[in-house]
Amino acid sequence: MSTTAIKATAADTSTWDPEESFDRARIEELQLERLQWTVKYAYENVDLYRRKFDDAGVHPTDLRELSDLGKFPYTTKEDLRQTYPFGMFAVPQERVARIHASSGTTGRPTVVGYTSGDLDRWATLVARCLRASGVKKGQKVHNAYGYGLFTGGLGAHAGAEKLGCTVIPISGGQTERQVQLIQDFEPDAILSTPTYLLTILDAMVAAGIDPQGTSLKTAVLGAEPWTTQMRAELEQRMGFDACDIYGLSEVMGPGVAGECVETKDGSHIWEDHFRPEIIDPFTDAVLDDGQAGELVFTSLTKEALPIIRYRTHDLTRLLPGTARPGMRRMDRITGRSDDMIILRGVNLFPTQIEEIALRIPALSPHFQLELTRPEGQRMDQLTIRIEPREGVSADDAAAAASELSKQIKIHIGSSCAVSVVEPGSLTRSSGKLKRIYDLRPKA
Ligand code: DLL
Repeated sequence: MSTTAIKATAADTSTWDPEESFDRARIEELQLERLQWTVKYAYENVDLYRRKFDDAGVHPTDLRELSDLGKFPYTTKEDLRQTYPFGMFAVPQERVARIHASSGTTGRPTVVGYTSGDLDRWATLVARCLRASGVKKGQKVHNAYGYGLFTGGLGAHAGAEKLGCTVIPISGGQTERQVQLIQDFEPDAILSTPTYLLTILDAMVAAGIDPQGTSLKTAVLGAEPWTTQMRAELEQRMGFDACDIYGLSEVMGPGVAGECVETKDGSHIWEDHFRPEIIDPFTDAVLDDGQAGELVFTSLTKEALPIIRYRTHDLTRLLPGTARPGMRRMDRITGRSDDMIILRGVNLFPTQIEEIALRIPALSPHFQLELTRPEGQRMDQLTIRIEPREGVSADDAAAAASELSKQIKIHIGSSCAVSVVEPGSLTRSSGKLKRIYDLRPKA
């Protein structure tokens, strides 16, 4: 189906949840009421919150208007780690219907829990995201997010079921089999990370299948940063719409925010369930809408794990709502503050490289960033290892590499080496792709 055809049907508000059509004033009224409930509930049921509020000299009764939220302390991943595994749960274990955990790269995993009411609200919000992205009741959905402790697989699964779809719970990996089942089962939508969708597309081409000729009409992609250039790449190759879905396990999982297919202008945050803030990650000050900083969330309806002012480390900015005027949008995530490379004083994110590389026709979206510190030198060096597109001559690939290096210097301000590698030689994604390889000697 063409983008125009989806546009024609997407404005049908008859399927919306009532809150989706609330205006800003009504959303904020609801937020205040739910926020007051949440801080009181967290204070009364979670020792850590009681301690942190007391230490900060704030009490739930101090929350009289939305801006009072700024008086409350932040919550971090470290808080979850220190209370591992269940110390931040606000309900007794018998009321916890499901547990998920994020592995993280270091330290203990962060464990999150859901009551059956939480699971129901979660499914409703994922269903809302899928519907906003153009997925329709009755359609077949190929769910390639990983199942297990990761929230992606089961979270997306429940949302697709809630919407009334037929779910194909394929999970991540076994790419040839995925390609075969897309041919055989003829799904309408695919849910996956953007980089895993690239892997699937490459496998289709390798199997002699034209990605444009499959039954797929919609892709709902998230769990890792991706750029509008990557969207253009995927949409062009697949011939259908790709929308964003955002979330994180500590706040819920996928479905905290989702993109509307008719505008494709960033994900609307479901503000009837989450209150977002943007803060300066260095000074912790709350910033105005439109200013870039770290995204912070407070849950408004969660029972098992209420979360107050959780620091996501995701960098973005808040924008006014469009397709859902009462809810604010988040701009695309530039990256996580912990994935920021500082190269001779210049900050750099993999998404910036993706954006620039994909503007150069001879270069593919397959790249890795390698950070080294050559012997005897005090400066770090960044090498971008990137595959050219199939069929590009060695001369053209070399010219593209120097163009990439030049564009990075112009747009980001840092010098880096670009090494063009054999097509197909870089590790492919099977979920969240690792882009940065830090090979510097450990301090
Ligand atoms: O990745 C939840 C999810 C699953 C979202 C499937 C969307 C689809 P975590 O494993 O806890 O949860 O990782 C959360 O992933 O803080 C962001 O850094 C990143 N992330 C998630 N969605 C997006 C997105 C899931 N759409 C972390 N764009 C978050 C950019 C994203 N980054």
